Amino acid sequence: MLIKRQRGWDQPGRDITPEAMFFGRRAAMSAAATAGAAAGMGVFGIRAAAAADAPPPGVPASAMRFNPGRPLTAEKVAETYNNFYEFSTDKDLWRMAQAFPQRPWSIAFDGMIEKPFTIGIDDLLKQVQIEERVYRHRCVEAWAMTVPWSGFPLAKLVALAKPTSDAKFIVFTSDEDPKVMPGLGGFMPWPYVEGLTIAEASNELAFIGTGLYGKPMPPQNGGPIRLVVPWKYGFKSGKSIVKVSFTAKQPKTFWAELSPDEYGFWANVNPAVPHPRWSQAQERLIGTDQVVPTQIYNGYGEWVSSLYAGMPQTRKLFM
Ligand SMILES: Nc1nc2c(c(=O)[nH]1)N[C@H]1C(S)=C(S)[C@@H](COP(=O)(O)O)O[C@H]1N2
Ligand SMILES: [Mo]
Repeated sequence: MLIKRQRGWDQPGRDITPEAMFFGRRAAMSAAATAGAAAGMGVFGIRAAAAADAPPPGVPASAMRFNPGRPLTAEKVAETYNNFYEFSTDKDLWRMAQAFPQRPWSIAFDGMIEKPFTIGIDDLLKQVQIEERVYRHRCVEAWAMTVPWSGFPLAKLVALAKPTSDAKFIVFTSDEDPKVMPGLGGFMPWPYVEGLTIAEASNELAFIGTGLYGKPMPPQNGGPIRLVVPWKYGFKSGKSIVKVSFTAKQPKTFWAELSPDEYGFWANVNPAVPHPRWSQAQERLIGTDQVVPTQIYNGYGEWVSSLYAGMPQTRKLFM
């Protein structure tokens, strides 16, 4: 069974590095060993599994530590099928987004912090250590991709901001640039604002993305700096952030303002809680025709479910 599993990065003839061999999927490897032994393949079974669980070419083994368990989405697909309503509600807005200036870029920090400040993106990048993480990314529209982000833990950004003890929420505002964004205006409550509790923002999975596939974040994916919150629907991950605020009160967020019965503040992925207009039980992997079951917290429950342990487990947590 394990042998037949398809992995996008399972390239025949690719060297198996010691790093890949020891990257920690012992359970999968021993299961494969058992399967291999049962099928009379001995050591061959172990080799096949090690190759299948190896990181994709160019991606460090450490990026795989949150078990993506799926092949990477093709880079071209992830960078040409986007949601970025400031440009357009069409998925092929990437061409338009090439005109979006990514420098100079600065981010203002305000609200309940020791001292408000503004920092240029390149100065911010000097203060953090960039790492790569392969995460599943699940849109509320029931499509999903799996991509290697680069960036740094959101907890690090919180630490740099120095919120006061009264701050309970962190709020991200996206850029609004009418010169290049034809989708602004109309009835939508611009700018795009999203938020998390500080407890969520401090979870080790919450991430600030500054790159994709080992390159700077393309503008259509939210360059030069965006949020990545893999256990929530994608709309929580604001793109092209220009302001980070700290508040005591839960913020009014873009989608919750627009359609509160469909898109809530929490938006944790849950296959058992349908969107009012469609099921969330399954998701389509973009770039393939594959449809796979959706997992609670997008499969990241082991890291994040404790955040919600004391809360009523109602629909509201998952919409
Ligand atoms: N500013 C802004 N951020 C946004 C959006 C948007 O329209 N504007 N769309 C969201 C939605 S619905 C999703 S699924 C993801 C899509 O990210 P991707 O295009 O990199 O896959 O970005 C989110 N962040
Ligand atoms: Mo989305």
